[in-house]
This record gives sequence, structure tokens and C-alpha cells, in this order.
Amino acid sequence: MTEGAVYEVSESTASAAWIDESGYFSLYEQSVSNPEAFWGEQGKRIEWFKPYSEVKDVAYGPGDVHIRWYGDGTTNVAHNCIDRHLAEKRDTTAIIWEGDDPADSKHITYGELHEQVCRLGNALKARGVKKGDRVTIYMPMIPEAAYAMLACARIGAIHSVVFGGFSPDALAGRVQDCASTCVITADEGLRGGRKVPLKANTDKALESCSDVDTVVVVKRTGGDVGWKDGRDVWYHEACADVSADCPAEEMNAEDPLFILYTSGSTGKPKGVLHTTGGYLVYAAMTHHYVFDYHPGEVYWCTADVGWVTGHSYIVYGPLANGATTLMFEGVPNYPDASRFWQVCDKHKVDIFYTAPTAIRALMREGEDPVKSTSRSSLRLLGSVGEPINPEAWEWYHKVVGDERCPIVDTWWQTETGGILITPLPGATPLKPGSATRPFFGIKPVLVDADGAVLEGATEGNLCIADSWPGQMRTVYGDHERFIQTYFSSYPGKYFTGDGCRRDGDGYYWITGRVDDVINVSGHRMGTAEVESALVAHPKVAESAVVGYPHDIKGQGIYAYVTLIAGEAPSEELRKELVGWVRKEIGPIASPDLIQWAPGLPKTRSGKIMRRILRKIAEDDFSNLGDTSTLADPGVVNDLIDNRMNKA
Ligand code: 6R9
Repeated sequence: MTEGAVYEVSESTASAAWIDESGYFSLYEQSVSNPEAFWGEQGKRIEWFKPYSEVKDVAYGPGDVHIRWYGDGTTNVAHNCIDRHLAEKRDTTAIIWEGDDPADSKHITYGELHEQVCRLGNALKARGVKKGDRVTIYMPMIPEAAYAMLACARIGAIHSVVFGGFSPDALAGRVQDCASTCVITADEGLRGGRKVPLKANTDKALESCSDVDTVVVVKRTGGDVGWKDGRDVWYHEACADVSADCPAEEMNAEDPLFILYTSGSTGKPKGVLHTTGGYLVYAAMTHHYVFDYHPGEVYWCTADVGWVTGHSYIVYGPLANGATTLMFEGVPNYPDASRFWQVCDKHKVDIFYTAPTAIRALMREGEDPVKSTSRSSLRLLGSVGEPINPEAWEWYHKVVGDERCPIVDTWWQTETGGILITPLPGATPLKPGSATRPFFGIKPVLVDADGAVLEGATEGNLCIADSWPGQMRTVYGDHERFIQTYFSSYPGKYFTGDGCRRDGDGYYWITGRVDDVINVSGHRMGTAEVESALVAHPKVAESAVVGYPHDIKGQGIYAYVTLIAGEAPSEELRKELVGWVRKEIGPIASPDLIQWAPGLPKTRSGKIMRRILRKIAEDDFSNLGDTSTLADPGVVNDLIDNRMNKA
């Protein structure tokens, strides 16, 4: 591998794609020089019940922050993702579902999708769910998860999908925060041959959520579940009893579509709010151009619907475009490390979109599990969730894509609703490890710590100078926190929380989070959340959590723990604490390393010096900086001597 390798766009790719390089430059130029005209035109990608006359109404502060797109138009997301396609695609596959067990799969046509979503919409209405109500979806990767999202959209309810790997406590916090009245779940999930007790977790969570009067339960495994009469209803029974005709509610463009909780650097997870019109326009448009989707192709995004990638690029973007989207219940290494590629062959997947952590894990298994499959249907590969290291990029390109498929390394966030920095397959020469160039309408700027805008080849904090239709509108129930988190560090700009380098060709290289958010296997985790789980343990006095480089996960979770006086460290306690965090938050938050810390490095004002803790966790303490201002400089040497990540 050569440092700084560039992969040019092949002639055949460029000519078959929606956009080639000169097309990109001219459309980008139009998009940023006249956003009103550009987005006014792009809004027509979706069908409106009442057309908009306003396009953009945005204030990025200081003071007032509001974001409105297509503000006087009305439409419905489910109508656009389903009904609009029925005339031509009633019998075309909308969703290919591939079960955890390789013998289990099915095709759902747009006609079937319509019936399922209408029935569930009516079932929810029959239980009193109405426009504006919040519905929490806690589901495995089964088609009913997509039906549930679309049924909410159809009747105007706001969904909040909670990842099925989250604990009862984490679920309860999210149900309470948005005051959901209804939860849709399954008896059990199935992943890698193992059962996940979703209904039991829901029952536990709801002990502290008195507003919930309806729990709809999909029978997935048929396992035993507890039952609360009056509250619980089987999905199949509720849907059998109602009509298959459910008109799509007329929604204003700015009516909420969904809430999705995501971790920040402080406090509880934030309820990121996305609305109807702009979100759908942006999801559809990015799916069309970034994946260069052409009718008839099979598109597979391996994310879970519990994350934003599952929202925008399994459900809403692809279905808005009338695509065939594949939904996978399982995991990459079950029954064996060939599974992804076997699924590609089985369903003739054209476009495959996954996360670097999966690539790195599969890379460890060697080339044989890949090479035993054909993958001849693949023409485009994608990456999302964290920076992809050039080694993993090269392996993905060479071994998985047989050097034939371009890779789109797509940078974006829960907050952005859709992809903001990315190659376009027909337009962008690729550099392994770089998300390359901004998408249409996106103006990235790099600023220094004081907010001064940096020009040319440089490195700084990544902000976006102007709004785009897919941007989040607020933090649910806390607009002040929205302003504080995203618009106060660098007034007048949206601050992403990421660091970034721009090279001499204007390519962007994301360097990772600059705040106290860590990225574990592509999942965002607030260090503060893990810390508060740890200190909730009766034997823990204090804790500080940082990320450290991890071969597979990208970042691992490194926890420094100070025990209360009289408690002694032990291997047993270490295991107990790991189990405790899993229970409090979920398995994705399990600390990889726990170091017993008699003390933590603090300033005299009592602030924990995380920079020092990060360095020690990285096994790099050559450059700790000035520690003389610490309240007790001695603790640093102890932490170094007993560090857990020695090379
Ligand atoms: C879509 C998603 C967002 C954070 C983001 C950044 C990191 C995502 C990336 C990437 C480098 C990429 N990130 N994609 N970093 N290259 N292609 O992952 O949303 O879960 O909210 O995470 O993930 O740090 O700020 P989300």
C-alpha cells in the first residue's frame, strides 16, 4: 500500500453514474451559490399534498436558532415511501429480509408493505395513538420494525427507535424522556443464534414508565413471555382485527417524524428531533447520488434500525426512491465469517454499505471466507460510523471488491440526518481514509479553538456554515440544550464535535471526536454515561472514562476507577463492574479495561485532567505536558506504572 494512493474513477463507472466529476463541480457550485433555488428544485423529489412556497427559513444564532425547510408544504413520509410507488411497483420487492438463520428469508413487495403498514397504522389508532403521540420501537431487525416506523409516519405519530441491545434502564430513560404512551417490541430477538429477551426487558423498563398504556408484541421466536392484560397485545392479533385501508395523515413539512437518542459529551443522551419534509428530501437525495442507486438494484445497508444509519439508509432513503432494500437480522460471523458475502451472492446485492469495525473483524479471519464466495453482483461498497483506516480500506477494496468496486466513505451524524461528506462513485477520485468532498449544499469549515476560520490545507474543528434540509431541528423538549451543544462554541456555525484535516486537494479527513464522546465499533458513547453507571455501583467512589485505540473496535473503553475507602480491588470486582455497566446501559458500553486508581489527576479546582488520562490509556506518556499544576502530581506516576494497555 502506498501512502497517499489515489484511485481514479474508471471511465465506465463515470459514464454509468448519475453524476460525473464535472457534473459534481457544477452542481455543487449551484448548490452553494444559490441554496434557495437549488433546494427548491430538489424538494420536488418527493410528492407534496400541498406544495411549498417557502424553501428555507434558518437562523443559526446568536440568540435565536431555528431551522425550517419547505415550511408551508404538506406531505406524508409513508405515502412517499410506499403509496407513491404502487402504480408501477406494487409487485416489486421493497424489502428483502434475511433472517439470522441462513434458511430464513423473504421478499416483501411494495403492495404487501402497503397492507402491513396500513393495518398496523389502524391497530395503533384503535389503541388511541394519534398524531403527535410518541411511540417507542424496541425491536429486532425484522420487517415489522420497518412497518412500525412507517405506520407511525403514516398516522403522524413520532417514533423513537431504541436499539435492541440497550438495557431495561436505558430503555426506560428514553421512554420517559419523550413520554411515550406506546411501545412496539417482540417476544425475543435472535442474533447469531442467541436470543435477546426484548419483551422481558420491556416489562422491566415499564415498571418505571406509567404513561405507557399499550405494548404491541411481535411473535418472533415464540418464547415464553410475561403478559399484562389490558396493556399488552399481540401484533398479529391487533393487525388482523382492523381494516387494510389507512389514509396517510397530512403532515406539515416541519411536523416531527422521529426522535432518536444519541450520546453527547455531557449528561443524558439527547433526543435528536427530525421532521418530515426536509429530512425525507435529504435522505432520498443522498441515497440516490451517494449510492448511485439505479432502479432494479439490490441495496444492502448492514446497520441496525436502532441507529440513524438504519433510519435514513435502510428505511427512509431507499424506500422513498422505490428501491429494493435488504434488511439483515443477524451478525457478520454467524454461522461463519462468510455470512455477509454469502448473503450478497444469495440476493445478488449490487450495493453494500457497512462499518469499518465489521471490516476489521472480518479482515482478521483472512481472505478465504471472502474468496469462497463470488460477490460478482457487487458494484459499489460503502463505509460509515467512524474513520476507516487505510489498511481496512485497501482490504475492503481489494479482497471484498476485487478492485472493481469504488468505496464511498460517508461521513455524517445522527444530527445531520443524512450524509454530508462523501465521494460520489462516478465523480470522485478516492483516497483511502478520506471522506473526500462535501455533498451538494454542504459548506464545511475548519476553525481553530477561538473560532477563527482556517483556509487551505489545514486542520481544525469541523463546523458546517449553513443549513441543509436533513439537519436536526432541536433536542426534544430542550431547545436550549440544542443551542448550547451545537451553536454556542462557534457562533453562527453548526459544530459537529469532530476534528478534521483538509488536504491540498480540498479533501476532508475526519480525525475523530474532539469532545468527550468515544466511538466504539461505530457506536457513539458518552464517557459521562459510562462514568455515571460506574459510580452508581456501591463500591465505586469515582471514575473517569476515556477512549483508547482498539484494533477491531476503533476505540475501546478505558475506565479509571477509585473505590470507596475500605474496598479492595480484585479480579472478581473488575468482572462485577463490567457486568454492572452492561446491565445499566447495555453490552456496547462494557469497559474493555479497568484500572484501579487510588487517585485521579485533578486541577486545584477539582477538574479531572482527561488529557493526561487519555495519554496514559494510549500507552503514550512521552508528552504529558505540565503536570505541576495538579493538586497531587504524584498520582500520575502511579497511574503510569499500573497502566492496563502496555505495549
Ligand atoms: C452516521 C453515524 C457520528 C460520529 C461522527 C464521527 C463518526 C461517522 C464517519 C465518522 C469518520 C466517517 N463518523 N461516520 N468518522 N468517517 N465516515 O455514524 O452517526 O452514530 O451519530 O455518529 O461518528 O465522529 O461525529 P452517529
